[in-house]
Amino acid sequence: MSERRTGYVWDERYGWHDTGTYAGAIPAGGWVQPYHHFESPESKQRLAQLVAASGLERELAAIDARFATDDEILRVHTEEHLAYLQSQSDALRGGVCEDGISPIGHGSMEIARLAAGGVMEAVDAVIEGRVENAYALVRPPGHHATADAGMGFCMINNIAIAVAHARRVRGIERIAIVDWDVHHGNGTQDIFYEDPLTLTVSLHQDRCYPPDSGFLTERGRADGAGAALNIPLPPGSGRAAYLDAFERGVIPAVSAFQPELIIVASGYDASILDPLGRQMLTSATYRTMTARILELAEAHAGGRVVVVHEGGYSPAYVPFCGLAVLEELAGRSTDVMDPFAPFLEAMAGQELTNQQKALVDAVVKTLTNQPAPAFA
Ligand code: 9RB
Ligand code: ZN
Repeated sequence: MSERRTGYVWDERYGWHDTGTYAGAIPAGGWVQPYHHFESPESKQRLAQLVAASGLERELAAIDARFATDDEILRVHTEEHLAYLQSQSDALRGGVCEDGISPIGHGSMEIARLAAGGVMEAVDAVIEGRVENAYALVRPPGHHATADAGMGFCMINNIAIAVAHARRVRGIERIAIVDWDVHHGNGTQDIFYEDPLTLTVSLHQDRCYPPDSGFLTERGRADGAGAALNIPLPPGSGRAAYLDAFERGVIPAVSAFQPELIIVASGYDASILDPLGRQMLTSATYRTMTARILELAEAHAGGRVVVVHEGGYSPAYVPFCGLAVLEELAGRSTDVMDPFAPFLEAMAGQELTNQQKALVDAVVKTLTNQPAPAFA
């Protein structure tokens, strides 16, 4: 394992985006006792604390976040959306995104700006060569936010804003986004749907969220035809399904695209302990997927990789999955062994099933420009 210089973005204020007293995604009231929102600070704060406690943080290059400006946000989002978010965030008791279920705390817009700004800083550090790759541990997440609406716990699209920045300010043209959050990266796909220079690849659990996007047939439109790819894996998919999807789907698609930069939308909600997904990944598979991305980046993108944190709602397990990704990026190991691994890896369900293989077969067909087959 060769050691690499890896940038790391984390700001305490990411934990201060207040998602209030919901029960998961249901507002408290009636029979619903006030509890936490799914998208609470714990999983991300606990990853940051493990990065510090393990000693890995000392080996990383700290990158300071900054606030994204209106102009930077408006490269991607509409004036109406930005004004709406800002007014909800300025209200004393906060508000909610356009989908009616994604909370905005008082002052959350500033933290959303800090998240997008953190990703832009990570991209800048990689492009300038100050670091070889970077991990942006940011919050709130971004991949569901479209140009004109926040949804799925996302206010603004951190990665899309960073792509627009890399292009406008840094002159980077071809950018591939690989999204392994368990949910479809619909916002990012939508923003770049007609853009031939931004490849969006999303591996997700079929119709987990949103329920009406992420299908095999969505391959981009107009000039962007072919520059979107979806791999909607069935519930219950584990290591073998994800690695088959990588070998036969993600890797050929990204290789053919020849990106100058790879951005990973890294959610940990495909882990076997996640309450919002029904997939079976362990930290070992996140590590392996990161290694594959690094190989791809070495071959095509001068090693330039920025990993951006998205979802992941197991406060107990996200830290071990995230640390595995960070260790792999940095080419370093720590004394931390995933303490869940022996228990989780003894479970059945990691092998490739016929249904999972058939889905990847269908993806491969779309890559060779055959019309997407109907897939039930
Ligand atoms: C509920 C609804 C959601 C929305 C988003 C997520 C995951 C986001 C994520 C999960 C559940 C709606 C409970 C709509 O992690 N992205 O990466 N729930 N959505 N209506 N209701 C009643
Ligand atoms: Zn997710």
